[in-house]
Amino acid sequence: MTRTINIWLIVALAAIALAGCSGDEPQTLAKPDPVHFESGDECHVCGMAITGFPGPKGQLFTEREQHTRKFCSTKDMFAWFLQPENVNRDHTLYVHNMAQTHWDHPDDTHLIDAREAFYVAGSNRTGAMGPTLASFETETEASDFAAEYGGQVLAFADITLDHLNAGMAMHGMDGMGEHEDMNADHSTAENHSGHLDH
Ligand code: CU1
Ligand code: ZN
Repeated sequence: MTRTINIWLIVALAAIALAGCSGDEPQTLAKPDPVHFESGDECHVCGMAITGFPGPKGQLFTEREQHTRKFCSTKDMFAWFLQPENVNRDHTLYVHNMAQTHWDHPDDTHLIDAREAFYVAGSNRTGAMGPTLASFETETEASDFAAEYGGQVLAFADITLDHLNAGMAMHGMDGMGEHEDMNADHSTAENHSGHLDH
């Protein structure tokens, strides 16, 4: 007897719970918060350790599964995101706001929504993969950076694969080696572009 009542109680509660669920808004997952870059994290594109290199980094949460992808540089984040199978997805992306943090050691408390950010392509500051996209929260911050370091200010939606190598020619001429061993520099650059092609 009590057993029957219990079963009906459970059925009733389940029905209420289901009604509550379907009453909610459509099945949009809450936007995930940014996470820290850890010392063991490797770039999803090139496999480099992420935290040992200068310049803004990127992280991305996939649309449905919210898998985390981390990138050594904004350049590699865009190299992945701009692929045809990714570019129209509603992935959540974060980048460092370089107006608020040190270029050589970006601090994860200054990660901002990458889709709302402004970028400078082709400046003379380099990231983990050489030329990179400097990322900022406001257009003014990006313009100030471009005035100092050169390059072109772009909104997220304006960035194409062509922008990812902007500044390469400039670096080839004067940015690459500060009287260092040019052979060592050269092989490093080759390794990186080799990884990207895979
Ligand atoms: Cu790399
Ligand atoms: Zn990378």
